[in-house]
Amino acid sequence: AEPPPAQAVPQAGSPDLILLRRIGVVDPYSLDDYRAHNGYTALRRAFALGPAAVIREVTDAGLVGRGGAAFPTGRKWQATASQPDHPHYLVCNADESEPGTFKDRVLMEGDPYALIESMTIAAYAVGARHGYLYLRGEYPRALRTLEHAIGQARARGLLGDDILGQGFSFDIEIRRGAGAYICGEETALFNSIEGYRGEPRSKPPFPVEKGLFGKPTAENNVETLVNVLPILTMGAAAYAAIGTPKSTGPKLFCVSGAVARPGLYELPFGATLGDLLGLAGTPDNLRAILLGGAAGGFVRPDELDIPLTFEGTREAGTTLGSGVVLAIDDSVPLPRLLLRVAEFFRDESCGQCVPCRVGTVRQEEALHRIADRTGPAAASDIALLRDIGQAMRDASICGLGQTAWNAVESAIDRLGAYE
Ligand code: L3W
Ligand code: SF4
Repeated sequence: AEPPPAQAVPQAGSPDLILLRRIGVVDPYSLDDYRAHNGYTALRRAFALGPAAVIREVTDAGLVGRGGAAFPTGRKWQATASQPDHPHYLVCNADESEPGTFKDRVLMEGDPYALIESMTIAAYAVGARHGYLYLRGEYPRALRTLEHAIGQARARGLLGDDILGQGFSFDIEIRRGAGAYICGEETALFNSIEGYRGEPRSKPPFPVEKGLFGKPTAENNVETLVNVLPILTMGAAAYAAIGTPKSTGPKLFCVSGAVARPGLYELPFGATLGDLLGLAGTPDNLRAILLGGAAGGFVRPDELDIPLTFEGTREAGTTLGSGVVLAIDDSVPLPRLLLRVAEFFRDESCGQCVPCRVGTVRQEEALHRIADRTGPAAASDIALLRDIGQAMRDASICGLGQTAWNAVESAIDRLGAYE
């Protein structure tokens, strides 16, 4: 028997939830149960509206990507839908690999039909008949729930030809990753599906124009896609009223580390870091909070008034990223933690471009040297780290190299990690 995913959701069953409201409540292996909990009402509304109006709703709702980059989803869909080249593809990025991130996993294990319904709506909007769901290889339980749900949806006319008798045909193929963080980068993911090495492509051209198999492709993160359901059921205006004007809707936060109640939390954008940690319960000896995972940055315990929005974290000189909130108490040796982060990037660099391939190695070496020394002896290595970090940020091809120095830089500048 599989333990219920509700264990991962401390707020499970709360009537205030939007994205997580079915987690731990519905049986993920029952399409009937999903339907009994409002399932497939959004798809019916989408069919009644037509593709252009669905894109308008998503645009008016202000939905932006939840993988970390916050690109407007409506603009991505519109750009894909309007391409003259065919076929168009829809790709769901479920290669969730950012250290500390587990939101997409909980959604897929606990409410798989929500993702299938969302992908069907997205495909309808952008004019795709074929969808790929690129699933992190280390998620065997999500694979089981999704394979079962896709099979049931097909058997009941909710995937395949002429869905709900509306003349729209769409199906989903699952592809599994093989353990590489870089395959979560959208173009490395395309290469992986196409059978090539998982190496990012240079952008532009953006995927909306030349994506999977060189064809127009809308690629969205799992959490981004499931937001389309409340947008269509409650309407764009009601959805946009949640959160802040620049970060609309609900947001999932993956809370782990030194907290009493770790797990996946849902709050409207605009709640503060302190609000969230208040729910999760922090210890008295809190030393730092890592926002956004390994690609993100550290903040101090006296910065808990940072609003959890894309604009609020940017103004505070940090990032929301994919929603990682990792609490660290003073029992954790920061130099060791930073070495672990550096090791991760050195391991996961695909090696294609010099700044990242060499920079991630040099960064780790410098951190090793600093860990063995103190005071002025470390100063020259810290200066070297800044040079390497800037080169990686400016000259790397993709987000991995561009963000590989973020956490270390913030630990030095915000936490005084080596003072
Ligand atoms: C059309 C344009 N499309 C940009 C599209 C682009 C992509 C999206 C964002 O992610 C984040 C980082 C970390 N016409 C366009 C356009 N697009 N301009 O918009 O693009 P971009 O390049 O800003 O970012 P990205 O490389 O897709 C970077 C986060 O990723 N990260 C890790 C995330 C991990 C997870 C997870 O494990 N689940 O999400 C690491 O860096 O926050 O901000 O679709 O094509 N003119
Ligand atoms: Fe590969 Fe790093 Fe260059 Fe990205 S930045 S393409 S991961 S070497």
